[in-house]
Amino acid sequence: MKKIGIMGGTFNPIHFGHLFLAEYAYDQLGLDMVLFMPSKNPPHKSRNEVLEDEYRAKMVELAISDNPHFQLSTLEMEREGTTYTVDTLRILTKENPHVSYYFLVGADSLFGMSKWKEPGTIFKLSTIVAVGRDQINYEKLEQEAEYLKETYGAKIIVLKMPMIQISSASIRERVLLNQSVRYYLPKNVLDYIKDKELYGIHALREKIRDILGEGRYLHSLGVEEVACDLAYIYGADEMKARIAGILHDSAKKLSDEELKNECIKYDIPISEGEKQCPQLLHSKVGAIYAKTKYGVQDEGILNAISYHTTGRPGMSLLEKIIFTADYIEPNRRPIPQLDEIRKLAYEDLDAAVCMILKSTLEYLTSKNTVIDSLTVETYKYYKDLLKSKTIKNPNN
Ligand code: DGI
Ligand code: FE
Ligand code: FE
Repeated sequence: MKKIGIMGGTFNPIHFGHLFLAEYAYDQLGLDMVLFMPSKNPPHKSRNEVLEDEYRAKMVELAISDNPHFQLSTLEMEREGTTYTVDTLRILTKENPHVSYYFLVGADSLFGMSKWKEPGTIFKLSTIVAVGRDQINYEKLEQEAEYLKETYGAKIIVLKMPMIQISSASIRERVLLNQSVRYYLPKNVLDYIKDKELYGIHALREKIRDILGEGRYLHSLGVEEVACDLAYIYGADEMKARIAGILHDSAKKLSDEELKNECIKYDIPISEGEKQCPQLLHSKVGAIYAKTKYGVQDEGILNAISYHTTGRPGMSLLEKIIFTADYIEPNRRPIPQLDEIRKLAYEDLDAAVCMILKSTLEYLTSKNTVIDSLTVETYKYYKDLLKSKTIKNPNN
């Protein structure tokens, strides 16, 4: 009997972790071949969230092109409707009755398998290879394997594999931030990613344009450009400034109700000021969206988005840059003292931050609007900071 491994996954994108695992299983289990089977985009995920099937399949094809015992299978991608593992195995075993299939799964997945559709049939039609990484609890894993063997007569092989710390998510973020992903994935895959501009800043801008509409989108582009200039001048990471600028208002279109619901869903505390003026929450929810919808893990970027409306005492350079760029970008409608603040932004960022806060507080007071205590605290912090700066340097 021929032994064929099945390696499923989203492969968004495929990387050396996947390839290493497949080769390791091939070698350790004496397989004849490994099939790489990219999963179909789940219907509940929008195009914004997972990359189109054809790109993911093409990257797999490129990645395995130099390995004669690796093969791409688009069996799952080509099927209509929800694709279940059990159906995939049925099709494969019917077409190739003289093959025994080895279904490769991450060790974590083993624990959920009895909840998959028709687990008994899955276990009958294939041998499960649970691949564990160094630090997992093998005792629990072996126990689960025993349980499945007894309950379903499952054939399970636990395979210990050296740990490789590469994730598709980290690759996507690194490509977005223009950081190196050399040695994370095969070069021809990376060339393809660059050529098609996958995971890049262009794709991000398009997504934001769809979400925000033209007017707000132009504002975001303005913030992006000004933030990038300020980053250049003050020595912050220009790509991080761009990404934070593009994403800072990503939750701006939500209603009060929607903003509050998102905060509850993600366990974000709501301050007294935010309770009374829920629109303030668009910054915190924006940071959550940056993380969950747009793949940004970088804490510095997330904080810059979180605090772009109220600011906070002791802001990081990037936080001050986004706070300021939001106020001075060229598409802003005229606000009192805008020209003066614009000039100041390029000379003394703390002074610009302070003046923006002062101007905002005056505006909010004149409108009789609720003022968030964080805005007041931030103003006080920067006013005191400037005062102490002048005392230290009386000539400035
Ligand atoms: O989202 P943008 O319009 O680009 O800019 P933003 O996030 O700075 O939001 C600007 C609005 O937020 C502006 O109308 C002033 C208001 N704002 C800033 N601080 C406070 C505040 N509103 C209230 N109610 N309380 C504040 O402390
Ligand atoms: Fe905003
Ligand atoms: Fe804004």
